[in-house]
Amino acid sequence: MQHSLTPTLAASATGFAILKGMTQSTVHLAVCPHDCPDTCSMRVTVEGDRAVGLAGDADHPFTRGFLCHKVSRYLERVYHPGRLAHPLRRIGRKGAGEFERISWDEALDEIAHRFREIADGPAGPQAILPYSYCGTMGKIQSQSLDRRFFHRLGASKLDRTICATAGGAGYTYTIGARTGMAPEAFAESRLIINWGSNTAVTNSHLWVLMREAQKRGAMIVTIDPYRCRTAERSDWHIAPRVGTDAALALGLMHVIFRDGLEDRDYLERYSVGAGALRERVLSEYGVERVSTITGVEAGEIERLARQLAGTRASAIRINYGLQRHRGGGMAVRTIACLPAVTGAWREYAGGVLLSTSSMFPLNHQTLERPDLSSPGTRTVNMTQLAEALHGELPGPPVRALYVYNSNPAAVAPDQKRVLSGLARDDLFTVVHEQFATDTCDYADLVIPATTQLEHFDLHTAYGHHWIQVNHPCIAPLGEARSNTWVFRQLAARLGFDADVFQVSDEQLAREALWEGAEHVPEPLRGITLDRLSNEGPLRLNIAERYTPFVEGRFPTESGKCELYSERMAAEGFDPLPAYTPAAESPDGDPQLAGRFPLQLLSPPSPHFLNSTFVNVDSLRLSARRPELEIHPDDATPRGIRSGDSVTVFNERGSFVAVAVVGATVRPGVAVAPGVWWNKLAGDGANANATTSTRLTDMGGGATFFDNLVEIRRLFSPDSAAKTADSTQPIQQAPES
Ligand SMILES: Nc1nc2c(c(=O)[nH]1)N[C@H]1C(S)=C(S)[C@@H](COP(=O)(O)OP(=O)(O)OC[C@H]3O[C@@H](n4cnc5c(=O)[nH]c(N)nc54)[C@H](O)[C@@H]3O)O[C@H]1N2
Ligand SMILES: Nc1nc2c(c(=O)[nH]1)N[C@H]1C(S)=C(S)[C@@H](COP(=O)(O)OP(=O)(O)OC[C@H]3O[C@@H](n4cnc5c(=O)[nH]c(N)nc54)[C@H](O)[C@@H]3O)O[C@H]1N2
Ligand SMILES: [Mo]
Repeated sequence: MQHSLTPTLAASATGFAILKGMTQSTVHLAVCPHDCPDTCSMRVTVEGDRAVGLAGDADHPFTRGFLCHKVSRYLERVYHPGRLAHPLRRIGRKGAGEFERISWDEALDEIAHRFREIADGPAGPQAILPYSYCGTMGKIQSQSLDRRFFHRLGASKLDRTICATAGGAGYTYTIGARTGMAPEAFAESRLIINWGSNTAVTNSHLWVLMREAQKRGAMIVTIDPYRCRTAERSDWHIAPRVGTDAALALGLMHVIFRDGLEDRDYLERYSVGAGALRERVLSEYGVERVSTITGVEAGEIERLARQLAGTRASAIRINYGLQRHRGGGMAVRTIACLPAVTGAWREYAGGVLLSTSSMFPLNHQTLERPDLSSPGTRTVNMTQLAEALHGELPGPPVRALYVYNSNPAAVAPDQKRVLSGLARDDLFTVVHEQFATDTCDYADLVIPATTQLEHFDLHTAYGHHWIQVNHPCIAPLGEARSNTWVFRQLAARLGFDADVFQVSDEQLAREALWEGAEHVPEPLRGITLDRLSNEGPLRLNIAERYTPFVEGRFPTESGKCELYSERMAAEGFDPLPAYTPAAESPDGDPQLAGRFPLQLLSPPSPHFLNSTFVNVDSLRLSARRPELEIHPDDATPRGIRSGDSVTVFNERGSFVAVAVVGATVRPGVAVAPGVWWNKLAGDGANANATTSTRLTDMGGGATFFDNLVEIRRLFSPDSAAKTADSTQPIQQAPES
């Protein structure tokens, strides 16, 4: 099946339609679907019915023709021998991963029948829980017919909190929306702070711009308890204690106000509460106290504060790693106050950036139809899947779980309890997947999903201002089908209104873009599906040099930057920025820290995208094996050397990793890069065996990095395999 070439390519189609022997080769534009701020434009070369080449699209002004290490291997994923090709029904026990092939009709009939039975039974439709996150970021395959379907069914709603809601909520209290300085502007900044952001790995196209600024003399600072790749390549690495960033930001403000370095004029005109903030930081966040809390030397705090206040074009990149702690929302809110205090918002290349996601005003009401859900339908927080599956949340027990675009058996916290919940015999679980993930092993029915090259989608971005359409360029492999295809089939079987459900993906995209609507939001005016299909990626209608808050006009209620927030006061929060320690930390819970003294961070490995790509052999070989980085001060007393197998544990569970001892982490901190598939890790568990379902202060977010553990040596390899470079698999300790 041949789909439209985009005119950028079609205009010079002769240049791209190359005759190789007898097979015609065509080049198609596509969009990287993965959960990453960069949303890259890609070119796929197709010969006959097969994609034979994939590369970055040099014409995309932001992603500029290069792809990350992982996605440049995307064809290995598409044509992976492990791709699920047919619907499957479980024949073994849950967790064993034993299945038999069935037809799509059998699978769809069974799902429709079970959903109907549960919905009509005593528990009602809220006993059905959809579970999805961002396996694809495409709007059509991730938040269109799926939402309509579960709303119409009356299923429980899912609050998608596993990644970004704490920071989103905190940022919004201060700034008003998830918008901020233009990513392109970082190239012109003079001082750049990566604050809890491993930009070189997780946002590589922004990193390139930071490097350009650095070449022009800018200084790059990274604030991270871990010497991640970004910290390694920065001019200055500040390593605070885990979860103490709000205190650090308040300490910087202390110095700035104390020394009269604030931009008084900006604060007076465009902020609310500068006086109250000033009073708080001067009285409560003196440099010595902040140094004690954060473990950052007083001199470093003074120096950074002076640099920040003395550099107008100073840019702060906050990413989501920072906010995976109990106080994560408040920490992001607090950091987001800084550019108003210094006046950096006056500059094109100054300010703060968390996300560009609220800059794309798609017609979500029409796309998702929340009105189809009955008022009062309960919402389940996805971070609390363990509680949901064990009947510990208000409302009916979960009797059916429909998983798509997510791998909760690997990515959700409190893994042991997630898995025991998934193992319940009275739970009916459907998993729609591209691969036999850990979650599939617990499914009653597994149905095969298409990849981005096989389905249609519409993409906004959370790290730039471009919108793009993805047309399929190859036919679905095997019997794989897209998410929307499945929901159309199920809706038809359940007798749902054809007008709402039997609409094409293209029509859904037109609705999302407000085509035919009377009023189209300004940023999207003139952006239509036809133009996207014909012209390739289009930029939102915003100023060329986007400077959102030069003259205030914050999208908050007051229209100003809210250093003091009435809304927070009304919602029961401290209305001013403040610091609270991580729940699982020496300050937050000294008793727990006595038993489990190490703060474990489990950020994504550069070789994976969350748990996606772990099964691509070349990438897994690059990541080698689950590792645990610890400081010599923590390793030595435990008799642990690099290369030893260690068990990492707390009261929730344990996992096995190979120790890498070095000064890449602060003493008292351990880092386990992930997110491994359990079944491809040493002992069938990854770091989420130890993480908790505790929620953040705001936004109901996950607290993956607020996690105390202890470590014990299991096994030292013999001298031949002792080097840190050893690629041998992890060895289980003999039972003692
Ligand atoms: N290669 C790759 N890219 C990705 C992803 C991936 O899995 N792989 N995932 C994507 C997704 S879903 C997301 S949400 C983003 C995440 O993007 P980032 O937020 O950049 O990613 P993380 O590595 O989770 O966290 C960044 C850093 O925060 C640090 N950190 C942890 N706790 C603290 C703290 O208390 N204070 C401070 N200052 N720093 C702290 C961690 O050590 C880590 O180095 O990346 C996206 N991009
Ligand atoms: N310990 C720890 N845990 C973490 C994190 C961490 O840093 N540390 N990071 C957290 C973060 S930031 C996030 S965002 C979450 C991510 O959690 P998830 O969104 O669950 O991300 P993935 O692990 O990438 O799994 C996505 C799955 O969707 C499937 N998929 C892809 N495209 C499609 C499609 O079109 N249709 C269907 N049906 N399936 C598809 C993929 O094959 C993949 O298995 O994990 C969180 N968990
Ligand atoms: Mo995420």
